[in-house]
Amino acid sequence: MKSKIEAARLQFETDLAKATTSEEIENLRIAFLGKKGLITDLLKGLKDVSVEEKKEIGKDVNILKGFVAKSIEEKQTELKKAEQEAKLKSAKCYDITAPDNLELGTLHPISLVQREVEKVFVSMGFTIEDFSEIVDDYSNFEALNIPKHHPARDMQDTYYLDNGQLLKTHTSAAQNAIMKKYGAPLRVIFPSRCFRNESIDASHENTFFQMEGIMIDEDISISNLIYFMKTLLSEVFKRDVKVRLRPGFFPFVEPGFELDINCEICGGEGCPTCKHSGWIELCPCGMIHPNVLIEGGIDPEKYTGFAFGLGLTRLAMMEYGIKDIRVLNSGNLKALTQFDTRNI
Ligand code: FA5
Repeated sequence: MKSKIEAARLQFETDLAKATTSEEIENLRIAFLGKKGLITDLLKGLKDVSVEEKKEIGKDVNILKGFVAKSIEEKQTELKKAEQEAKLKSAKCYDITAPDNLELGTLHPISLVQREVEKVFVSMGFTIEDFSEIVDDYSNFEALNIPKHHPARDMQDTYYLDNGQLLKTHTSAAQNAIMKKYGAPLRVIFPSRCFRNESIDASHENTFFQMEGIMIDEDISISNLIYFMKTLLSEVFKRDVKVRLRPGFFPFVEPGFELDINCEICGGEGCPTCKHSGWIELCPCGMIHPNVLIEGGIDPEKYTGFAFGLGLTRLAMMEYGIKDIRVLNSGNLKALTQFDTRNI
């Protein structure tokens, strides 16, 4: 009996050293301490030993039982800690207060394209700025050459607060503050959520994301603008996408352009997403109007610049083949978690 106890201890120690997952440890517990486990068998075997031996052997079996239980508990704690540490190491961000069995999340498709675009522009010397979602009339309109009662305001109705402030209708609302903060020369991108009081359909939301970019320096021309737009699209899509540039009117640029992308949902044949036109308005842009530079404290005689307002939400739709913009604000995890393949 003594040799059986010793053999059981040796086998346990060998198996324990080999176990590397919580599941293997649990199997070990069942194999030794379970109803039909080795130690349970040893305890059952006590009935066959003499009364004199029973006391000593019983004590040995119980010591082994205690040793096995404690070792399993220790190993389980150790493994859990290692698993947690590995999770934390691979995580980009984590909530220290979250329960440790919480499933890791994924990035929203808009965050994914936003990061991609940011990477491209940062590599070209742009910095990233943040700006409030609630702004005043001056930032959203007046500083952008859109005085009160200008018809361009009709295109961008929004939600007004009692104090006269409003939810910004476009990222251009940050242009003036950024120009005043940094002066020229300047290379900045500034992504943000935007709001418009408009009818919702497959490609229009009342809450969506844009990414604005401005570059101001001596001798900046339309060729610089076209170069940066081309680089952006080829880096983000990593495949050939058809684009078209056509004249567009925005009071804060002159000349102004509309940059449209071939609808990636229907391949240009026409569908509800592109309103059957085959094209999606993606990134209006143009040369910054001298009035806007002056309002931002920059001398238009010395400096010129371009600006663009990329529709990030629509870019995410084209990148991931999302037919309906409403999916992106839906909170439908089944739909939204399938695009981020990294473990964050
Ligand atoms: C503007 O907002 C201008 N501020 C862009 C600009 C910046 C022009 C700098 C020139 C220089 P527009 O209203 O067209 O322009 O919106 C820009 C892009 O945002 C659109 O092409 C589209 O991709 C996206 N967008 C606009 N409205 C919506 C909406 N309701 N839902 C989803 N995306 C939208």
